[in-house]
Amino acid sequence: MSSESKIALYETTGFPNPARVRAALAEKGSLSQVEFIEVDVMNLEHRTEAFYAINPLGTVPVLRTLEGEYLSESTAITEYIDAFFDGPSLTGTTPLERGMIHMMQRRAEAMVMDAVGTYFHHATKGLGPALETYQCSEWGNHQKQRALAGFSYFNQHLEHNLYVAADTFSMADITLFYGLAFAEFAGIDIPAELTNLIGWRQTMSERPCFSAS
Ligand SMILES: N[C@@H](CCC(=O)N[C@@H](CS)C(=O)NCC(=O)O)C(=O)O
Repeated sequence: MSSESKIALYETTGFPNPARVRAALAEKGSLSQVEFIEVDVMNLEHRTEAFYAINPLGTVPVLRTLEGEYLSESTAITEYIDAFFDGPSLTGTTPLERGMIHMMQRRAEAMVMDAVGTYFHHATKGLGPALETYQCSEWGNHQKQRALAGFSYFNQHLEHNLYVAADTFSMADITLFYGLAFAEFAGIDIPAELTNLIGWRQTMSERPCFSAS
């Protein structure tokens, strides 16, 4: 049983969206202040009545707050973590920074993370027949092209920027980093000519929040 005196994160080890939240916690130096509860996605634990009660979309991660509220969606959870814990801001401090970070975070999510996810779930074996109950390979393969277009977009953007959204590291970097990790797992390679994106990913991979989380 989990104690309600601690914030809890329902997650599945090795999955990209929970990893986003772990990286945010690591960046804030707060990993030790959270209880981690493993959800057995491969055995459909996220599609039980008990799990739908905390997230009707049946996805991980989900964060339980100290008040006993359940937050899903990695961006919303990261907002909460950023406001709750001390440490460097991940969502911006000025109005412009906040707007830019949200915009670029959403671009990284839509153009890379979600496009790769749709390719993986529709055009490959995905998580296997028990979980992939509806697949449309044409739609999946179309999303692979979208992901590749996303890679090009970010490659161009990173030609003149060290980070995805601001002068400093933010949740937009976290989303793109795990979007690319998911792409690698799904077998979508970053084309060799996208040297800015490849270099950015290498630099990011040395950041403690990614190795520690
Ligand atoms: N938009 C959600 C996406 C969450 C998501 O898709 N999570 C995946 C794991 S990375 C999941 O729960 N998959 C379960 C399934 O495909 O059945 C977020 O930002 O947290």
